Amino acid sequence: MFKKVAWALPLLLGSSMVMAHGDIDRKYDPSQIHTPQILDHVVGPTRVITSPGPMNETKVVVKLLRNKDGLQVEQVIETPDLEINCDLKSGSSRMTNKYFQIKQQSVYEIQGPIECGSTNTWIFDAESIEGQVMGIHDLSIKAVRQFKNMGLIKFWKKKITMRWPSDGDYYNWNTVNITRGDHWDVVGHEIGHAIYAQAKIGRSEGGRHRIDECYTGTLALSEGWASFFSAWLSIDLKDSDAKFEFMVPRRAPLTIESIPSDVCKGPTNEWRVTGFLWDIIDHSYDGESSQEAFSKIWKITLNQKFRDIGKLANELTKSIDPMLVKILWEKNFLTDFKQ
Ligand SMILES: [Ca+2]
Ligand SMILES: [Ca+2]
Ligand SMILES: [Zn+2]
Repeated sequence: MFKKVAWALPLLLGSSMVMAHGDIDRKYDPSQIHTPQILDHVVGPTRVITSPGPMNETKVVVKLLRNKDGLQVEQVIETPDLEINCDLKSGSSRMTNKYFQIKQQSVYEIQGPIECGSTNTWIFDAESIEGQVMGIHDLSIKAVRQFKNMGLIKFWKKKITMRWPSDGDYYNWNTVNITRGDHWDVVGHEIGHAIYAQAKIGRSEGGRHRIDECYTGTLALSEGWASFFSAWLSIDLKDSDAKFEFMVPRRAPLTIESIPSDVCKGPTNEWRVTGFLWDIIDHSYDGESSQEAFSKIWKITLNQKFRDIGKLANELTKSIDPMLVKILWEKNFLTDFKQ
């Protein structure tokens, strides 16, 4: 439970692998990745700090500790719905509910020490086994809580299985497969595919996709939307340098406020779809001032099964100033907006 996991970056054996599988959604050959062996599905915090709580209140704060450029960065993450037993001085939560479950062979359970009447800070090393489970849990429960807070959870009828560690990062048959639970942007992208499918926002199409190339409008919408969802889950709307950290190492970090000029132009590129959708909701001023609520875009797009971002953008012009949509379109796709 306290073991550190040694990680080898998924090494690309040759470009044919990438061509066959695309940049983000891919399975790996077992020799390409290190998969930690999960011997025990009950995991606990790497470290615990107990301090007196205000008014003798029992609190649990969960933190992830990441290594970033040689510095340790602490991030407060979502607290699981814990069952607390004061006599046993322990708290636990099985990682399964109506909306998702996190498992490999069996469902994970998080268990840690609790002093009742105190503030218990559970600290997880992001790269450890327990930390990766918590990273996946953080994004999953955040998605549930956000949809609940907006009163928009009704679409989420099927329980999503989050499988970690798996043989790749991809979405398939209501299962989100993950190789690295600490790669927040990739995890959010794959959860995005599961949400997109249940909410029937657009059609789905598989196939090879390189983030800087053009393919079909349907594939670009489904991929671009999945990354947009990941951004919405994890990135501050006011961030003037919104970017993905781990997604597509050969191009990382992927900036979404400005898209590099060598990226294929037009609405059949996923990176540009993400940039367009993000500009609609973000609050950072970069030559556009659109600040629409995610919930508004959600309601317009739910169950619409759009074929491409052009169809989606046209639907938006019924509720959002068409001039604004046109400006955002041209800024991101560098092509004319056809209404
Ligand atoms: Ca904006
Ligand atoms: Ca913007
Ligand atoms: Zn994808």
